[in-house]
Amino acid sequence: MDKLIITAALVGAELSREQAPYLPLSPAEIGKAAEEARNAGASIVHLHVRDEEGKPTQDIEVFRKTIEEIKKRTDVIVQISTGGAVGTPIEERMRPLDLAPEMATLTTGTVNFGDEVFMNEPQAIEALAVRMKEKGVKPELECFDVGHIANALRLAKRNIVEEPLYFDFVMGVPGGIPGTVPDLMHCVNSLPPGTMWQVAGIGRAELQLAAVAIVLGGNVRVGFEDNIYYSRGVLAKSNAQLVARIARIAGELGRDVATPDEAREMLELKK
Ligand code: KMH
Ligand code: ZN
Repeated sequence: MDKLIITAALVGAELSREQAPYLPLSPAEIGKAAEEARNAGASIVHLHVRDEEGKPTQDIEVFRKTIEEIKKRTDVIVQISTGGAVGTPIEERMRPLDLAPEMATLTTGTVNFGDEVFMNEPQAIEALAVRMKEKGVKPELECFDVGHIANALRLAKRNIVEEPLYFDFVMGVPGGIPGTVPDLMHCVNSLPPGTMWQVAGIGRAELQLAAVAIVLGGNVRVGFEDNIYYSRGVLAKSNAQLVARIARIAGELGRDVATPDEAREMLELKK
């Protein structure tokens, strides 16, 4: 079985320090969290950034500074968010792609997101995908709902996104794919055989779906963006703590964890 790629979703766009007291917010805090997550077994960090007030932003300068803080500490792959926060205009979401990061997220459809709507119009999805291709940025195909899988495969058929494809099933957002094992199996069975995929279970779904993914040969995303608890009612103290548990479970199950360079090779990243 391929080595396990662990992605750490360090910050997200929806959480505040009131809800998550250990949430890294400043570029330096995020840099340190990335280093710790890498040392615990992560090979990719999924990156949202915050302004000086701690609000989510797609400001390219904040991304630049945060990426510098990550790179001076560790060799982890940086995957920027082009999703931003719910309601962020598409032009703003696109901006940090000018930094030509190794990876970025590409959500391939619209979904109800709790009480809100995470809008991804076909034209916007395509514009993001085209920009990523121009810049040599590897998209992670974010599927919050099952229809998003077919949308992504259509983009691949048109060669707007290139092989090898890397899917992320975000499961457990109210309005999207429920965070259950049969739902995960449906997603996996919707892919052409051999396609790489990862699961990001939200909240309680995080750990159980991660364990299933490890056994099935998929990959795993964990971190505060998706889940702030270590166990029922007990907050995780760091992203690294959540990553370390996944690496431990993988070890027990006989699945080796990929280093960033090994993940670069598996994903055929451009640089
Ligand atoms: N914050 C969510 C609305 C992504 O990073 O690309 C969207 C999100 C997806 O987090
Ligand atoms: Zn995100």
